[in-house]
Amino acid sequence: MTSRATSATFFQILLFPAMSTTPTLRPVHSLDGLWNFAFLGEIDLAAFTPHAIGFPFEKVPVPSAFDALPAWAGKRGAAVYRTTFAVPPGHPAQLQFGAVSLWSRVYVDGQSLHENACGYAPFRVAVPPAARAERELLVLVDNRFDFERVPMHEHYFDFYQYGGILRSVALRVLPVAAPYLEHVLVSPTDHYRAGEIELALHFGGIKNGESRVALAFDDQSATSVFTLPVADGRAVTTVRVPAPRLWSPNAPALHTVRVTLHPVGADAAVDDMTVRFGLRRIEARDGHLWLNGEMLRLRGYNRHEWHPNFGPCTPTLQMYADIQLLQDLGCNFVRGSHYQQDQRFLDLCDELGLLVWEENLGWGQRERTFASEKFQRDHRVALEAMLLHSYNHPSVILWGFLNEAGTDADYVRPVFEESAALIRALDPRRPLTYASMFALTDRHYDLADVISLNLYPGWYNCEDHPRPLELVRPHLAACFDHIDRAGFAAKPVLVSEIGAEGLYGWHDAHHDFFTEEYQAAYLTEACAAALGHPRCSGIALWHFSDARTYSGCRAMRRPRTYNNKGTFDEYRRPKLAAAAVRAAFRTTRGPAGI
Ligand code: ADA
Repeated sequence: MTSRATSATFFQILLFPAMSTTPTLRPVHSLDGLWNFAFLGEIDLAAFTPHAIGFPFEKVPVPSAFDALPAWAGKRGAAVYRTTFAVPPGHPAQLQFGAVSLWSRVYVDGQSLHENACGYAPFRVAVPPAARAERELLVLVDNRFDFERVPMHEHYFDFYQYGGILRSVALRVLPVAAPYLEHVLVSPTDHYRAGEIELALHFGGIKNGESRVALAFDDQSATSVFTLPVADGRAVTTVRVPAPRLWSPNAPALHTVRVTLHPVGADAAVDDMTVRFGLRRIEARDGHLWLNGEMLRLRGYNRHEWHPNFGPCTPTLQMYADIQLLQDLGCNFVRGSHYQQDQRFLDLCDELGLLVWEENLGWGQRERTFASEKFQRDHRVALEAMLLHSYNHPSVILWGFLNEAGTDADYVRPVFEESAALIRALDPRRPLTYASMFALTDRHYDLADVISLNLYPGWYNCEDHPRPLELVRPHLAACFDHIDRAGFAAKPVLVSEIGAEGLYGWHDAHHDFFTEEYQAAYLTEACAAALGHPRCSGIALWHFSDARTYSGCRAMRRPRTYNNKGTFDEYRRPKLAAAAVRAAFRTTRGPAGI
């Protein structure tokens, strides 16, 4: 198959290249397109060998969720995707996968090179050099739940988990026997207004010693080559962006930096990488969130990356349309529930000025999961990958993990402590949070910079109350008071989920549960109770659009096998809630108008 060369950026593959005019030494080639595919069903993975494939292949597009396609809808089992790619003989290379779900093993020329067990996390695979150019890539995927193999994915999550190569695949050819750039991470410093950034370079092919680099900002000419010490494969320097412009939701200005790597003792560059970033500062202090020194009040939604026709492989145009819908409602914020985001979506949020909470895959994992060493390892790997791949997006203002874990108990503590420490070590400049379902009994608020509460008063557990809507306001107030009385008055508080089901087109004079009317009244009340409270830094409504969830008997809790709490239905048709939320959000801007 043919591949498409793009600019040097390895993260922002699809949208951003159009902006860069500088020729690049190490282009990224997209491997997206039609691949060979075969559904294998319930095979024994231990007996699988790529050499012995004797079945006919079909063609399917990559990215794709095979079980979102009519031929394999709802099926669980193993499948293989196969293609070829070209690398100049003798060169090592890297493959980057945006997401492969649930579990995958990557083979190049029949050799098993990598296994991945988090279906939403990006990962890279080192491809060793070979004497011939054409290489065969085979990806074995499996969407069966298996606690031993994929403990991050449980069958009881309230969203449908699909199988396949869900996001883009890219190839980067590396230099022969020379250091190369693995990551370029940009952090605006306290002097971000003057354009000061800290640049962290992560290298492959060199552990300790020196690196010689040149920088070019915004497609301007490069600085002269300068030397940086490398310790443990990393070099850090502080530099200034010429002609700096701040990034904010109202004016989302972006900059680029191209880093060129020159080996010691040689003039010609061997590697380069271009990344895009924004100059902004996000802080959690004095009980509030602050963006560029202005107090923030977040108004937004939880959003699943999902559409009935494509499953989790949403087209860029749909992502763009979703952001338009969100911004039209007056939103400045989206929570990427409950997993790592597609880089295209984050690119769009950078461009369009939508603030993002990105979180590691998690949904109510239980005690036996927290005790699993495989889970602990997979969770760590996926969390680190999320940070490294999304680091440069200015739209991402919060890192999150482990939605609705058992945070009223202590068994979660070791994984929560380790996750918080990992985030702070990699990125001390962004606040971290987790969505708690135990507002009044949570035992781990000390670990979060921002306290986030999933609250459903007036929807769940209100069987004995004749007028459930009346529960919303007092419950939120009680939760906010509790946070302060528990000693966390200095931490900002978010309502990270709140919502009620409204079936699209279902109206009746009772305005009862499941009507669009009850849902609209509920969200109006929720917005007023949250945004009208001085301790609340924002709200993320549950949720943007209806999305497929439990099948079989579990669907007794979810009419149509959908989570119907969307303000839009699955085709983005507005329910009555849309006008209600627009009215609420458009009157509650923060002091800085954001
Ligand atoms: C939880 C969970 C969501 C969704 C929601 C609901 O808060 O985090 O994913 O399941 O409840 O609709 O009940």
